[in-house]
Amino acid sequence: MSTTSLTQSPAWKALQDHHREISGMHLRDLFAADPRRGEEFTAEADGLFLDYSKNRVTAETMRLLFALAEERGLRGRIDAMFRGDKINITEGRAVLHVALRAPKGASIVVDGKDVVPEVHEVLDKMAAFADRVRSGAWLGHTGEKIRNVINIGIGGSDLGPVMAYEALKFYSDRSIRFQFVSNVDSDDFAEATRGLDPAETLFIISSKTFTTLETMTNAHSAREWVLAGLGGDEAAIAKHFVAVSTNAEKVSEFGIDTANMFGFWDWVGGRYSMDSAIGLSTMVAIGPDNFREMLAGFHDMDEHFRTAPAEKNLPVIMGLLSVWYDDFFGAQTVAVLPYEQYLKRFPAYLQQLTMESNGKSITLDGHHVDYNTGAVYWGEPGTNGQHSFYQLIHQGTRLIPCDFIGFGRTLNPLGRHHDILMANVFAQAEALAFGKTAEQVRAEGTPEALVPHRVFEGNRPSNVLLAEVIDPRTLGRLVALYEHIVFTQGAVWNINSFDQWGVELGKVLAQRIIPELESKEAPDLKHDSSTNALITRYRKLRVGG
Ligand code: G6Q
Repeated sequence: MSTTSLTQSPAWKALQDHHREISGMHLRDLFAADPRRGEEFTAEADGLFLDYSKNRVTAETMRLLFALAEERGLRGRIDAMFRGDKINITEGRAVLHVALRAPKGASIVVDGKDVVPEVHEVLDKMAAFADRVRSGAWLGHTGEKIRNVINIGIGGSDLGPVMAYEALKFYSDRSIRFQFVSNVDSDDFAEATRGLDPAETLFIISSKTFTTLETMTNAHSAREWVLAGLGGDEAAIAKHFVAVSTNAEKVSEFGIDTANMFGFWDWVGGRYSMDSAIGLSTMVAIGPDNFREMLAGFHDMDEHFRTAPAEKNLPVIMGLLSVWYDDFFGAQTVAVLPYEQYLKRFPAYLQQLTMESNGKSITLDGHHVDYNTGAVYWGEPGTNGQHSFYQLIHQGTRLIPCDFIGFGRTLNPLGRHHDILMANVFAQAEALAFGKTAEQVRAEGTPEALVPHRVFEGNRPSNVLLAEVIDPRTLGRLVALYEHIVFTQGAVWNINSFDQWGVELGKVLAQRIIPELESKEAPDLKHDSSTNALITRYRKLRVGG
């Protein structure tokens, strides 16, 4: 790793100079200058094809970005992660989500212990359980088959499972209904359980710590709901609750038989845990074989990231391109636009993965950064976004790099739908890059006063990712791709992508405020004047409600 600060490093300075030279260039000119650009600026791995030609880069830009990665020691950092070094330095932990998908027989040693056999033990236990629920061998307290599975968890213990369930719904067992309760807002729990029969409902309480306020509040309400529905017999708990956690003591305190607890390890970060036991609901939904296919997909991308040279490495290329826009063009966001309805929760999943990981302003050595870090990731599935926010991407004042994700095949062929869908991917990327000049607008007979309004400046960058079809393996590859994009960005920015201290303060303050809302007597409020007044007003509204 280089010890020079990022903005003082030779590679950074070279990129700054280079940016001055090329920032005025238009993608139209870059394409005109090189007729093979659309073929050259591409990379392919594990069935994912990346066209990055519509980015504001030249071959020289890419060379300088790769030099930056090298100078920042990206390769060494990748090796350190795969080796199990404690690269999450603020929590003193290894970062080994890659071990969750390591094949049997591989070996990754943490604190002198090979963790891969344990990973497979848990996977086997999950598989046996998932098979029992799916086959109807696992029965509820009154002998009913399980028809509803409700995952209770939040953040990393929710977003991955929901996203994966939605993404792979086509492959799921349709005789079981899956729900995900995360919010402490009782509306969430009430709507998820509305009309369900507790006798045929199984709760998976997913919480690494088993202390998270939202999850434990929902878990206790679920416990009461089950007991109320099943005559209050405590023995029902063992049949209607299982846990995914690292905290056996708390799990057993709750009344869940630890034989029905699925473990994982402190080297799995919450937002990197959908392929650990946190994915239990996914496995029940799609079955163990499909789950293993998904893990194999993750592993494919891990191996690609670990071994491919930077120029061919999809996560490295995409990670560096985002650094290019964040730090040299001042872009603040990245839009992720999957043209696949099954990926409708993918942008929400990526919000956590990217922003909780790289929303940091302190370097690994404790200094405040003097450059931009983590962009805001957001998006919606296409084509819906085209009829709402794309206006701003095409004609607004901000530069918003886009990742389009499309597939060669649909799982639900229906007339012309898929060709129409994919035509829109290509059209949007084309329109963003090349736009429409005033001359072209005039040539269409547009009245002069309207010409400026109808001009598309173009020169708006995008990546296009293409794969054959959404299936478990592809999903694994896609998620791992973004995990490693985040890693690449974090390595360049020299930040810890694996802690999340920024979520702590609000949690602590909420704990202090809860009794102030609940107390019968008017509390002696010692916050700022705004918080005091809001609490007082809420207490009045609450009484009136
Ligand atoms: C993710 C975060 C966070 C975490 C939740 C749930 O990286 O650590 O989103 O997943 O706070 O935590 P528990 O699983 O411990 O309930």
